[in-house]
Amino acid sequence: MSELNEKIEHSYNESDIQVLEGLEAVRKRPGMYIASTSEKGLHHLVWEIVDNGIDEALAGYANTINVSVDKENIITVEDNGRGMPVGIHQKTGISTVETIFTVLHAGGKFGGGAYKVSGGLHGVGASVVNALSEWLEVTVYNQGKVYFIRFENGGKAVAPLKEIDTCDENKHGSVVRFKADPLIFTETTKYNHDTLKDRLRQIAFLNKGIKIIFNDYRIEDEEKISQTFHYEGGVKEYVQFLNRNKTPITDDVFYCEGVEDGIEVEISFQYNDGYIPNIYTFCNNINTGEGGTHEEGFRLAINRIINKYAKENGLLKKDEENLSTEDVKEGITAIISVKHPDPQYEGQTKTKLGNSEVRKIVSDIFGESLHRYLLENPDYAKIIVEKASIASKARLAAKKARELTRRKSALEISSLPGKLADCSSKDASISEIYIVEGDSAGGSAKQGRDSKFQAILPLRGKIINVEKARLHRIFENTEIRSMITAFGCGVGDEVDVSKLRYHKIIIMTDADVDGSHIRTLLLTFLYRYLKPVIEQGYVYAAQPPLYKVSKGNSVRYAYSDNELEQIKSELGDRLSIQRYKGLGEMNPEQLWETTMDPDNRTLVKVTIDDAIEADTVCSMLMGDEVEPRRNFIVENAQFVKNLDI
Ligand code: TSJ
Repeated sequence: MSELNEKIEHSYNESDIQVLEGLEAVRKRPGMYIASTSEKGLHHLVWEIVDNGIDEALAGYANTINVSVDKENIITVEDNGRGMPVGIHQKTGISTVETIFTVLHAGGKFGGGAYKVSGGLHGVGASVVNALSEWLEVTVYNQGKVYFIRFENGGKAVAPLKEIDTCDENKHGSVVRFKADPLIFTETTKYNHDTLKDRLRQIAFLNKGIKIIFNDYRIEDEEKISQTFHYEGGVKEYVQFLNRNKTPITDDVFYCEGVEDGIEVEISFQYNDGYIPNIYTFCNNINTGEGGTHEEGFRLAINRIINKYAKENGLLKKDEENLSTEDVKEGITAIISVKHPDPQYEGQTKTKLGNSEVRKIVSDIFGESLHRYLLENPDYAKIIVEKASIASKARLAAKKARELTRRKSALEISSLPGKLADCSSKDASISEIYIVEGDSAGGSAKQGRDSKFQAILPLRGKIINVEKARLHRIFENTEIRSMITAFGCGVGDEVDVSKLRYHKIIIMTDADVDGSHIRTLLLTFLYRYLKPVIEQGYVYAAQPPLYKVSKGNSVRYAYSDNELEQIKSELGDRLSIQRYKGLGEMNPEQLWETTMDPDNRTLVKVTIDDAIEADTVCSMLMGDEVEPRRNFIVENAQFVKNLDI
């Protein structure tokens, strides 16, 4: 989650951009070259460098990428490729290595390979990483020689590339080592272990055969320092991984690959016994969260081929209505990965693939392969078609139930849920709704709030598990109905964000396992049925304090154990420390002061990645597999208040 203290970051407007040259420009306006100088931008540096190693591997010259982070948060990336070219570069008159790291956008121009993942959506070149590092070192191994160059002081070479040693004739590759500049990354220069691990694992899934070794030397337990991600099955293993806590309905996983006009396509899927489709699409290893032409091609083909097969084999009668795309997607886990030499991205967050030729190419390659798969595996075909038929029947029932909720919400104000304490403002841009766990905390929040712009919706008990319930059952749940009605923007395919009644939806739960469980369920629900609301940044998590520290008449609040230690050392002894076990222990004034007052509170914006993570945890906690659930509970046991997962 990205920290947000009531500040919204503004992105640069193209016309504002002064065209500056050289690396000083990058240091002056880092936001133009990387997403931000927050934690996200910091990680961006790693991905920029890693992508170059991946390119070398995709070109067929490397098979292993080693990524390390050490105790000082220095990053080392090493590949076993050809080694960056060490000769003098024609245009610049300096070594190619130095050129790569000092000339803006030079990175992509040296490739002879087909497509480069660097230079895609995020690709800004190794020179940007250099510009934003306190120092950066490059070592190249090639033909028995070792070359070295170091940059400092905003990316300036300390000395030209130099041959410093000899090595085994058989050793070759590139090593880049850098320390992010704390003058640029003022928020943090500490890398997040899980962010690095998750993305490196994803890259390994998306590029079969490439071995990615991740070492985090900040970890004390020596056995946990190193992890290797290496999947010969690629996206097929990715699907198995995503379904690991679900119950697949076939034991096989579909996989196909093909190339047409230089565009590579890889698709894998497997159905599980749930109802929600989990389809992840990628172009050049970048998650295209808004979908695009590759996803459209997939949808076209799966609909066409499953209906064709069903009719030809008597599983669907000739006069029966076709299965809809929604029906055939129910419970599917799928990965669609394309590699394109010239991708065009569209959409609000530039994560929608726009190249129109991709639609037909995906549809052709996938369609043909799926048809053959169904013919060759009639048992699986039957299971898949039957699931879609049941979905089709349930769809009609769901439609009725949806019409019911919609008619109610059409009545607007009179139908707002009784438990909702609405705010008086009708201006969504300043209105907030707190979703509060439990009645007692709900009561405090209602008394403590500023009713001009803060609405409170208390939730009783645990909301229904959206994973296991079919669509129409979800809409029967009162807690869910209350939220949908209060938000006012519809649900599912019918979401209209412009109708959202509050521009901050703030989840306020206890800082314990039950609280995090409820937050997980809420995020899962929002992710699956109100995704645009998360994507457009309207969802937040409140940060209630963990401790109240009193000394005489003065009171301080600590939001983390670190902060508690800091306050203790500031205030000295004779302190009384109260640990809040739940929001309910705070009186209305305290709740306002610590958690709800816009001048004091900290809100954490929920990102789509948080929601995907919640979704995975939710599947694990709710799925049929007992083992992962038990492990999760055991690992988190010290926090558990009451165990009813
Ligand atoms: F290791 C790494 F991942 F950190 C990293 C590797 C970082 C960077 C910025 C670049 C590389 C990298 C570059 N690995 N391998 C290469 N290969 C080339 O630059 C290269 C070598 C030879 C030839 C050739 O045509 O002979 C072409 C290229 C692109």
